[in-house]
Amino acid sequence: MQGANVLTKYLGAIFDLDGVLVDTAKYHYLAWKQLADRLNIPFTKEDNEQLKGVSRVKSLEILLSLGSKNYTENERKQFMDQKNETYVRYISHMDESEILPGVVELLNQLKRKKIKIALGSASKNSGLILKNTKLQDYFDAIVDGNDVSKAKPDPEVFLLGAKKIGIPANQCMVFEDAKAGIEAAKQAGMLAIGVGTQENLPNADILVKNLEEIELSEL
Ligand code: B16
Ligand code: MG
Repeated sequence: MQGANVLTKYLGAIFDLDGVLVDTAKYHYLAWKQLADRLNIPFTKEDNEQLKGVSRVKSLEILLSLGSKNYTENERKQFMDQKNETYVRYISHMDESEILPGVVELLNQLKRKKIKIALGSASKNSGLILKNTKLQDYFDAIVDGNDVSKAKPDPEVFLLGAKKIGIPANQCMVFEDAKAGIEAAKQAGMLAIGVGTQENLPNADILVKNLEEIELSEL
């Protein structure tokens, strides 16, 4: 496929983290799977697709809905803490080799064109991931699950990102791999660039398989 041309009338670029910059979905899966096995809940890689891009609380809700038992709020909190401990153990071993194709090249191009760069992720672990992959210095602003109260598809995370880099929403482009994230970008009035397949992201304004396909061009 030919590269997707993104006109540089966009002065801000907001990146989702998991599935766009790095592939942490496999670690989320392993950590949720460990919990599911313990609770005797059947949980497959296909089930895990539904968890991409959604918050930790919502992910647990989806996982528990695959079983038949009800749990108290306290138990649910413990489950989330245990899953997160397992997940953090996995991501503490990450390094630059886990950055997805085309990411560093695109970030460098954006920097050269003086386009402001923000992170807009649902994850509360973005700090550790950015540190371990040495991506943190590319970002002018970081907004993640610790900063927002409303999860994607609510546009809060992207609107806050735009505010922090000082660029109006309609001049921001968002790179997202999850359906909820594409909805959030569109609700924020931003250009929604989907990283994935037409089947998974039918509403993206532009669709690429990975960031290698993005070409920035001057107006
Ligand atoms: P945590 P993103 C999302 O990150 C993940 O895609 C999603 O699977 C995860 O449940 C969510 O972060 C919360 O992550 O448990 O680390 O806070 O795609 O928005 O960068
Ligand atoms: Mg994602």
